[in-house]
Amino acid sequence: MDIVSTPAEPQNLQVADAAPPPPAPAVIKREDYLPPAWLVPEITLDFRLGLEETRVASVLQVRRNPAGNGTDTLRLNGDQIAPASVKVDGVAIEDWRLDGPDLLVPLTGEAHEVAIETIVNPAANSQLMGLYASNGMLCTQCEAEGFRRITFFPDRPDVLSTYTVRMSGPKAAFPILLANGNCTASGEGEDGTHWAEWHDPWPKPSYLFALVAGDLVANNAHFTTMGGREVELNIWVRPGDEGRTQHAMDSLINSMKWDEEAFGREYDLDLFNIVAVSDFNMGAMENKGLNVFNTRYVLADPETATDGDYDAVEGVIGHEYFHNWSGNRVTCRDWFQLSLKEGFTVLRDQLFSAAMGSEAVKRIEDVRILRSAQFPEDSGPLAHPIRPDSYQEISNFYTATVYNKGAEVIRMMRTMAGPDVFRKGTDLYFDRHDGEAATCEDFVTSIEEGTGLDLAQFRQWYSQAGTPQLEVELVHEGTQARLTLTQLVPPTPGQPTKAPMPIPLRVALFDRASGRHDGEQLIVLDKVSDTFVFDGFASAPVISINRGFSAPVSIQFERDPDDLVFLAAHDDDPFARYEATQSLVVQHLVAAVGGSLSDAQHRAGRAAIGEAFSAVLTDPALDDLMRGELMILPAGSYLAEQFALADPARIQDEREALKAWLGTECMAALTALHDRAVAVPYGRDAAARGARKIKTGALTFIAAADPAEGARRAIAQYRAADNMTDRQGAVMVLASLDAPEREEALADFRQRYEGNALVIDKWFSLQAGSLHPRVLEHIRSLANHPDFALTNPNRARSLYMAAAVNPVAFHDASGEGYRLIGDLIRRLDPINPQTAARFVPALGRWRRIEPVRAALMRAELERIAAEPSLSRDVREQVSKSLG
Ligand code: B3K
Ligand code: ZN
Repeated sequence: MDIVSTPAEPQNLQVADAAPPPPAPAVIKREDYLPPAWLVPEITLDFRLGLEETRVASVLQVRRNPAGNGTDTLRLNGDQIAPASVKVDGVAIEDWRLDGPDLLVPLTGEAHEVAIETIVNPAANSQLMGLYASNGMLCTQCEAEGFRRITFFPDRPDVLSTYTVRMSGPKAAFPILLANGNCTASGEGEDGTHWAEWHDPWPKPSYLFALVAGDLVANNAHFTTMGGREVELNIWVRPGDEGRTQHAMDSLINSMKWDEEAFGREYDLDLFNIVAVSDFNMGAMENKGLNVFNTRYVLADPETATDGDYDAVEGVIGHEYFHNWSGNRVTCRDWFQLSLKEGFTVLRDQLFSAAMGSEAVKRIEDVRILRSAQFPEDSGPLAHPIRPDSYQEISNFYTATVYNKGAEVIRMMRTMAGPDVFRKGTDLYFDRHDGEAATCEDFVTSIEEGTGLDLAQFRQWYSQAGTPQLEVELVHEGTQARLTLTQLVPPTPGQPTKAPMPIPLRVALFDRASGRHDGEQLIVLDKVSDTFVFDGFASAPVISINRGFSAPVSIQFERDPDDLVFLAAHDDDPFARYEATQSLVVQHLVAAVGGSLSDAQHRAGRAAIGEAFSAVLTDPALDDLMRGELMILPAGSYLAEQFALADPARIQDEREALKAWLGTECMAALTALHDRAVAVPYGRDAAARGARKIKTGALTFIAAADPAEGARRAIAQYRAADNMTDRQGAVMVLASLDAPEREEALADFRQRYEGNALVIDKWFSLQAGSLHPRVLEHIRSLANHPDFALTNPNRARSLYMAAAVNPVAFHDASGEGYRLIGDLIRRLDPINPQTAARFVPALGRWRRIEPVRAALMRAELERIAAEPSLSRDVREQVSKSLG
């Protein structure tokens, strides 16, 4: 989609229509990094704003980089823009030329002023990269390579500039004018226009540039930093939404305080603005002093946001705020270093959320995401190290691997150093690299020097993809327990063989009789195989291993169910307790799906699970948040990971059958739990939130065992609900049932929240995610619903991402689920390639699925690949998935 209109096109501009077919996308390699030839210490930008035409005049102060290659050509990146004029040192020049999308300007001296004008059409920018229109407002998204869609610039993160921005436009349409830094001047213009000037004193790369213009209102507050700086805080939303911003503001203030205490990081401007927009490709963006957020991570009140939504707002507000240091003050040298800022910032937001709520529950949630999203990525065709070696389209590398595994890798260093010593490492990193564009290597070196750890071998975690498989064997002889660990890092695309990696494991050995252990130890497996000997055990101990999930590995340990039941009851590490319960279920379901269980074994397996589950339901020592967590069965995607070739239907059937069996077995405890939770009034405290969690948790088991009773309780929960958590939970349960209550709840929900985009997104997701036998039919009809729009990423994802992760819909034996997602990718790609590409990995799993479905999935990928003009985003994902 062309976002450019140029009144007079220069002669040497290649017009899109006349251009030859694009060459195969170039592969960008990490090893090819070269420092920039020219630096841009300062830039001024002048925007004359209009929804359909915005004129951008930029003035770049450029100077040769002594570390560059000495070329006389200044390469300025562009993307679907054309220069309306180019001047060097105030004089219009004609000898510029275009090299593909880039503008090349010949320069002979040491330093010059380069002025360029471009014209863009924000309303036609459906990619939502660069400057675009959303509901009548203008906003920007520049990471990773969106700035080049606004103006020509060396659009790479190692070119840091001081930005001065002027913008002007009609005051009625754009009463609020915002950019990075501080507002230095503003005034009225002619014909109802006004203008503002902003200056950001902190040099930054172009991906952190931001501008917003629109009709917005602010929730305003203040924060005094530890150094005494008074910071004005604003959360800008559309008029009418301001009543739903207080949780975001509280989260921001808590983040600012926490970063001072936990990492010694203080905010560095007098103003911090957050703007919520409803058309946004991802969660949020950490632009310096002007974070732009997807509305779903800002707006929250009890009536429209679930407890999960509240947690997500807190986590994302924290994440973007923490980027001010891990990302903005210290940025990335190149995009291969993305995990430098993302992995570290995810770890920081995880620690923050843990500190704000339950550390144990947060850890379990983080591991659940890792296992259900990152492990499959690491074992599929798109596997890459947390620091990739090559890419075609960097937008495809904002992955669970770079983010979540990246966080786990840094967490391991923290575990090995201990939190206090680790802090010395991060202090050194921030001190040493403040104001720089750094690398992952710089980070590891700082941690190494700050903590005294030897991380030579640990660096393998940055370069090798694949989830290490860890085989565990425990032998008891005399008074000794001998633990033999063997690691295998599986081959991944481009990496057939792997070196062993250091795997830090927190372990404890329990005495079976007393139910206690003599202290936890940290052992590090740094060879392919090693044996660790523990003395002083008259009888065989029960081992608790990888406590707290100290290493992101997959443990292969065929365990006696009695040991797992023991740990589920006795382990004093809450994560390990959760893990024992999960392992019990995973072990049983894998064997059941694989068909290797006799009837007696099947019964015994279920009985062990039933015993542990029943203890979870009734144990008075558990808080309800933790109880609710322990009640969640392992995800289908994680179960599928346990098979070389998974049969998603069998996995789903066994999982559902177990759910129904547990519901029947524990019906009395479940209904008692539901009744108890129903009686707890709404509150934001942990006890009330825990009650809501077990309320819907219990309901899912009750409904699986007795659909009529489930429907009766669910509709009662729905009707009585005074908050979205209960309401959504009830609709979620009803959506999977073939009961009259289903229609009542869905119709009421839609009508009640008409016009509230975020809640209507839920209405789409709840139906597309249901286990209803006619779910595909429902999805097809929802795609034609008047409220559905492919152009809004939240809405597109609400229907189709829910479908893609729903095994019943996606893996329907007919292949219609695959066709649905394949068709979506082909239709969405010309509109929004970044969002379209996000759906490819679901189909890309075909090699790990049973052959009949695998053929259907592959056929869909081939249909996409046959499209003549795919975006670079989708092309890369599809070609890698076909392999
Ligand atoms: N840094 C941004 C992500 C930008 C994604 C661009 N495709 C949000 C974040 O991780 O905080
Ligand atoms: Zn981030």
